[in-house]
Amino acid sequence: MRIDVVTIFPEYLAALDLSLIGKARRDGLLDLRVRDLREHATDRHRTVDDTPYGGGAGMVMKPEPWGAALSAVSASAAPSGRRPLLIVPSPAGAVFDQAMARELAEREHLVFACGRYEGIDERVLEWAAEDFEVRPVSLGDYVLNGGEVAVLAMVEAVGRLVPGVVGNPESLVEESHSDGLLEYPVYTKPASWQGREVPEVLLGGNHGKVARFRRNEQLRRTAARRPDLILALDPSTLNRHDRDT
Ligand code: 6GU
Repeated sequence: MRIDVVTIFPEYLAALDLSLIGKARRDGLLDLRVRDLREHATDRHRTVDDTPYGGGAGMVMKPEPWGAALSAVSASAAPSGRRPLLIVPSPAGAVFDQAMARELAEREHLVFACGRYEGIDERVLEWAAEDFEVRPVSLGDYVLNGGEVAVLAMVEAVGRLVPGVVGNPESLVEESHSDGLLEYPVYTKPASWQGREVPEVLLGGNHGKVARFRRNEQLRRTAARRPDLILALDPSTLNRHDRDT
């Protein structure tokens, strides 16, 4: 998978050299390129922002550096049938979730355009639609100072779904949100710690009972912490034992 990130703070993305995503890059599974928007500013001060038309607080990112940066990305894209997906991190976007992560993991080429200040001149997004599928995406209902931290989260969530990035693909199966429920609690040795015992059923080796215990914990946890997820469940994914929980 190819990923380009355009930002005025390339150093923010240094974390993508680490851990699983860093290894995937070194292994050639992820071709991740971080680009400095300022390299596409043409004046002496490398200006990328200006005051908003119509007035108001803050600054807006100028269209010209974005036009040049995105043209450079387009020019370096592999010739392919499908346009790259241009993701614009913004609290005004559609909310990112595991289903969107799965969808993005299927794409050949993702481009992230990190806005700062009050955002990017709207015409950039309209213009870019000729060469990209453009999608504003939000992490949730709160405000960050810019898209960089959101890109770290999205690249990690998407990258780990790319085949080969996570060594044991079974770890992707039983995790939070894979079945619309939160994950069950986990325990390791010692069996007794600070007077607290690991649930008896997990010590017994009865796989059926362990599976039932874990499923019950998933359902109880999700109902307690995220009742919105229970309401969104597809009833056909519930089994007859779930009704007793
Ligand atoms: Cl994707 N960007 C910014 N700037 N703020 C956010 C966000 C994204 N998601 C939540 N808040």
